[in-house]
Amino acid sequence: MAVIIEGIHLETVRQPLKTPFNTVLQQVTEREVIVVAVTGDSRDVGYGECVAFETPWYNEETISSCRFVLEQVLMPVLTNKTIEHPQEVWELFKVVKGNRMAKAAIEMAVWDLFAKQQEEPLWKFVGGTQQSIPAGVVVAADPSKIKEQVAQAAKAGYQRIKIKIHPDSEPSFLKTVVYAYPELQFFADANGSFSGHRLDRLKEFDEVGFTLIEQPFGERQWDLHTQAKKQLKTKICLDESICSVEDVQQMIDLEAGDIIVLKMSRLGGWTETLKVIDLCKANTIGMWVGGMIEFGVSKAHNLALASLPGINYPGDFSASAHFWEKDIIEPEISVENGKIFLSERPGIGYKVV
Ligand code: OSB
Ligand code: MG
Repeated sequence: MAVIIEGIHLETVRQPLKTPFNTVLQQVTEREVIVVAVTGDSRDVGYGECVAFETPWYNEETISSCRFVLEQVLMPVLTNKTIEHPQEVWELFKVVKGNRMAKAAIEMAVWDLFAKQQEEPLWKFVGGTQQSIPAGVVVAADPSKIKEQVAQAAKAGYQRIKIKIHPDSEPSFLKTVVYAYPELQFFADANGSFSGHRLDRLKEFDEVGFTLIEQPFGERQWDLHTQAKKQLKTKICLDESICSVEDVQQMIDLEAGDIIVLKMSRLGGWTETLKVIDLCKANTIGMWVGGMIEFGVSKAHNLALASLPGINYPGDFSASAHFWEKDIIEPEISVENGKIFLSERPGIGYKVV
């Protein structure tokens, strides 16, 4: 099946978050993303969402750099091209260095377009098998609000709660929170904040009872992650460090982590992510799907990703209503009995409004 890419259209979406999202690096109170719509010669429209932030606090890309690269570089490369399979987009984009978030936004739209053309849900098109995805939420609040937010999340049925931590967090306090909910899984995400500290401080978090600690050190501090993996019983998981298949290989070679967070935006889209999954499976590396405080288009792609065999930890999957007054998809994403059910409709399975 061949598709001619007839048009690519960008739309900016901007909305305040219901509650500010605090990380050590940035407080996010408002979110701007670019929704990418790719039209094929069949008139089907595939959607992607560019989830770079306004400033380069998470990685180097920004929503402005992505808009520039999309409009001036990537859209001209793809427009009027005939594509036999969405994997070809990654090849076509190889003439452009880096800029993986910008690439991912278009590439993912083309995968949606192909799934729609085949009249198949995206999750089935990519080989997914699981139709209900465990829901997980992130608590990114001041210490004074952690207990309250965890209680709310537990009440809403979330099975996994991720707490943002940093060297000034209090392990003994966190332990009381974790031990109050023996039926739930708790992850910790440090966003690289232990980078200026010694391993000793991180070790004090080993008794909290977290399933894993995500990105304790800087994205290129492989050696510190290797030491952490050796010296802690809590599993070490990498997020910001993993930008390519090569980075995963590096983590494996250096024994610098047990688990990775899959983010298609950071990796450059579906094609690279599917390669990463194969490599992780071959090396028994754990995997889960991470969030970017995104809207429903990105979330729908992520849900399809989480449906794949081998994704063995619950991801950042909260309901649309967790961050947004109104999401950009219909129906909105909802959590029922701790799970999100995937649609049988073609492509991402949601209408973009
Ligand atoms: O480090 O996982 C992260 C959000 C924005 C940028 C980085 C991260 C996050 C999250 C996920 O923690 C939040 C979510 O979308 O559920
Ligand atoms: Mg993270």
